Amino acid sequence: MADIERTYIMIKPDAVRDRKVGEIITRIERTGLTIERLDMATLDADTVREHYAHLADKPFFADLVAFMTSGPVVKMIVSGLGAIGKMRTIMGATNPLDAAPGTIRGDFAIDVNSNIIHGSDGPDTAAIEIRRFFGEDA
Ligand code: IDP
Ligand code: MG
Repeated sequence: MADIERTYIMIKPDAVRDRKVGEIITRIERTGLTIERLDMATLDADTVREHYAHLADKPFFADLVAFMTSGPVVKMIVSGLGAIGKMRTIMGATNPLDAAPGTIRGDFAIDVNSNIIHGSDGPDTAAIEIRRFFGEDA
């Protein structure tokens, strides 16, 4: 039996700009997972640099920071049985070219530079990201 988990989900600026928020939230709710918290914000560069620190040495890092600060994002805490893995499954592969049809990235994106959605990749990063984006008490 999977554990009850919490994961940090973020709809990226491209999807907000292209009015895909409603469809993406519908897909999350359809899984049976619970949206515990939801907010919009425009991220500052320091927060994005910290969030993507594992990619700091990549050639696309500056473009990634510019993209992620280019407009508002939708921040969520999503919880439920196996929430971390379930969200990664419905999101699809990082590169939308490899993401299966029926997944969020597979259906709504074509370019790895703007791949629609973020979801935590494990329990440790989920806890850190929930604190980063919703504060110590979340
Ligand atoms: P994930 O978002 O599926 O967890 P990560 O490897 O953690 O994938 O990468 C974080 C984000 O960095 C990706 O969602 C994407 O926005 C960006 N990214 C990753 N690899 C590339 C790349 O090769 N080119 C451009 N952007 C990338
Ligand atoms: Mg990741």
